Amino acid sequence: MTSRKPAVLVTGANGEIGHSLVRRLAAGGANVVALDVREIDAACKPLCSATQVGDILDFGMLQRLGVEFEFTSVFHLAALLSTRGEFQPELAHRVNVEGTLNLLRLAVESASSSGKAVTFLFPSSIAAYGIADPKQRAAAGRVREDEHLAPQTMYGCNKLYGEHLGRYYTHHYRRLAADQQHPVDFRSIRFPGLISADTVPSGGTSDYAPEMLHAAARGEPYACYVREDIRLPFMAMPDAVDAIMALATAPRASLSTHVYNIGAFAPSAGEFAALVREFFPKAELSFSPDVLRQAIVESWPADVDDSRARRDWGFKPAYDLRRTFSEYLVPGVRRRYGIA
Ligand code: AKB
Repeated sequence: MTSRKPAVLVTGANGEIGHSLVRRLAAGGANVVALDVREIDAACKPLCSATQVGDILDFGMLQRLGVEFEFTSVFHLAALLSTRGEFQPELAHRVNVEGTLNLLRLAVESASSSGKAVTFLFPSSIAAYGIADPKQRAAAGRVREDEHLAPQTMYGCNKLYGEHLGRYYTHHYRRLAADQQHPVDFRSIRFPGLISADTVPSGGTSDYAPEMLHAAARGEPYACYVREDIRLPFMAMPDAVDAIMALATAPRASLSTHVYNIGAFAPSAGEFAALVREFFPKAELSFSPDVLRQAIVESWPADVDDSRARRDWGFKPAYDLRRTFSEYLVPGVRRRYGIA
């Protein structure tokens, strides 16, 4: 047995999900170890038992954390997103695949020394899907987890492979001597585009929705890089964090798979812009599609079938599109930008 302090590791702690998740984990009493390539945000630092600035490709650094802490769960959020990945595909592969493998190795080492499986939460993405053309996209409807898995971006390929690595470590990697369990209990959500009142994402392709909103709140013009009629599934950040916590704590026996779709609403970019204008009547929004980014969103499904998540672990988003604006985004961005 070990005398190390039990803790939960969050990689990519400064990112969109990390911000909210660190708060939620700390509020629930977890000893959070926050890791990011940049200095951990001042607001998050006091909530953490430890913070570490470092690169997930540095396995020595991860091992040193593993010597200090007994990781019971890993929330591996660090990733290089879809648009950025198309400009630096080899770097995306290193960060998204080798980085994930390093975290899985760390989980195995933690499990081997504690004798208990480590729960590994992996945010996958609708980018894992790849739909060949607009005709197929229209016919596909709400896509299920096992359909259209031919991603067209490096990030999507990386996420899909990350899911397979997790399945391998959960079901096929050598068992812990202690009780014949496998060392990693991998659970993954294919997130839709996420919209947060507190953070503006960077490097993604679904970023147009949060960018429109934040630009309008700051009183800046915004030219949307996808066509007005393109539709994608989205979700408010509080529902995304609730979902990741619900999946993390669901009894293993209730899970019929290692990867789940979730969704909440699927507006077109034009419908989203109309709501931004309703709440910020002076918003200057226009559409100026970019060929690469338009092609990426066209390869993702217009909506997802999340019935497995609803059945297995009770997923049910609290925020529809209007409530997301009226009760979460608009009050949140007004606070953030000091708007009366
Ligand atoms: C991206 O646009 O790359 C991400 C995602 C959908 O995973 N937001």
